[in-house]
Parts: sequence; C-alpha cells; structure tokens
Amino acid sequence: MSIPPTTTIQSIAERIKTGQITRIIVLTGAGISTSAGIPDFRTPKTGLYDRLAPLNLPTPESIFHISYFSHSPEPFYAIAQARHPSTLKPTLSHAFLALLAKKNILHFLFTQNIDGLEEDAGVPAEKILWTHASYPDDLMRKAIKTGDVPYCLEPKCSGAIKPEVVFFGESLPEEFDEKVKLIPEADLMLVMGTSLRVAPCSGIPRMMEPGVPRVLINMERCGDMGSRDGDVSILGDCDVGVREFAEALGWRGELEALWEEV
Ligand code: CNA
Repeated sequence: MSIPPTTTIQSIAERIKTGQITRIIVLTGAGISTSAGIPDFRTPKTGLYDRLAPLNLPTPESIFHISYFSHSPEPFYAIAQARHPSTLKPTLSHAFLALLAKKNILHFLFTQNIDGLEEDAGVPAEKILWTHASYPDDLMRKAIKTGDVPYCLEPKCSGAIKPEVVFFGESLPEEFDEKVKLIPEADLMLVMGTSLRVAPCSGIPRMMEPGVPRVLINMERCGDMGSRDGDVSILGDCDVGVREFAEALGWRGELEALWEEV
C-alpha cells in the first residue's frame, strides 16, 4: 500500500512558487499583533482577560458586550485607550500579509482585530473584512487616545457614544455573509494568531473545501485545524512561523525588506 504524500510547509510553498496556489484566504486574530505590544484576550497572564480581573466584571467578555457597555461604558474606553495602536509598528506577520497581496495571491483577509495594522502594513483595504470592528473615526480616535468616555452633545440625549465596533451581542456586518462566499474559491487557507473561540470567524476554517490545504501558524492548536489531510501546523510565535514559510518560498529577503519599510 502506498503512503499518501504528506503535506508540509515546503510542499505548499512549492505549489505557490509553481503557480498552483494563487488564491489564499487568511484569517487572523489578536496573536499577530502581540509582538507589536497589543495584548490578546486569552493568553494567560499577558492577555486582557487576566488583566481585567481587578475590574470585577460579571465575565471578562462583558467589557465587549453591548448590554454591559450600555450602562457601563467606562471600562471599554479605559481598555481601548490601553490598546490604542497609533504609534505601533505592524509586525512581521502583518508584513507577510502585505507581501501576499503584493504577489497578487491574497484572495481575501478576514481579521478579528481592531488595530488596523494590516492596512498600515500595506494590505489594500478592499481585500480586508474587519469582522469585529470598523476603524474608529477621528473623534472616536481622540476619545480612545484620552480614555475619556465621549457623550452625545445633544442635550436631550447625553448618552455614551458607542464606537463603530461590533460588540458581542450585536450582529456582524452584512458584508460577512457576502465575503464568506469567497472561501470556496480559495486554494489555500492560512490561519494565524487566533484561538478560534469567537463565532462566527471560528467557523471559517471549516468552510474550506475538504482536501484544500490549510496552514495554522499559532502558539497553540485551535479549532479543527490540524485534523484534516492537507493541514499543516507551525506551532509557536507567528513571526517565527512566518519567517519559516517565507524561507520555504524563497521570499525571506523580500519580506524583511518590506517589513523594514512599513
Ligand atoms: P484570543 O482569543 O486572545 O487568541 C489569541 C490567540 O493567538 C491564542 O491562540 C494565542 O495562543 C495566540 N497567540 C498569542 N500571541 C501569539 C504569537 N506571538 N504568535 C502566535 N500566536 C499567538 O484572540 P482572537 O483573535 O482569537 O479572538 C477574537 C477577539 C480578539 C476579537 O473580538 C478581537 O477584537 C479581539 N482582540 C483584538 C486585538 C487587536 O486588535 N490586536 C487585541 C485583543 C483582542
């Protein structure tokens, strides 16, 4: 009985280099931004959930829940300020996404992040869906910079202004349903820096056609990644994993140069 060929990051790189893979769908999460200094949610000790303990919230998720925000907006703005990324540089992982776009093989990027670093790195906005947020406008940026809750200037209202962020308990933009239709067209899925614990993005990897390769670059295993034939997992820091992938592609120098420039 012949043993089926194993998929490796090298064999996937080879298929990219020879033009057999040209439409990559990427799903990213907070883990691709931790090396830029933005904490994720769930990493023990450094993640926001452990840091929120002193606020005595009903649950850590409450801070991002619409029902909690409506009566207590202060913790959200305090955290948003701590996460304000205006001075942060995109990571090597963000630069890798920009390189995929530059090579014209980034089919689409679903990001769960609200830091905007993918776009700062050079990924064109039309290739990105921010599944949990749209970027705050100037006023909101100012509020996030100071950490002060912005209140409505209308005297009859004077309620706290909600940022253009999709909170838990709210529906995602209609665009999500539209963009997931791109998934069956893809010939590779890359999942980076996410625990795959937040719906509906957690379901994206399972939307890939069986037999189409999926690559996970993450600190830990997550979702059903690694369970299918054709799955490849590079476990550990995503900037390190991305370097390994770029090395296999022969793009390492180009990646480092692009990252220098961002
Ligand atoms: P999460 O649940 O905190 O998971 C993060 C994942 O990344 C975990 O599996 C970690 O092990 C992994 N990870 C952390 N650091 C690294 C690293 N350096 N290299 C590789 N893997 C790493 O966050 P998710 O993104 O899965 O959850 C979705 C939430 C997170 C969305 O609602 C976001 O808005 C929210 N979030 C976004 C940001 C941001 O915009 N940068 C920051 C914190 C939380």
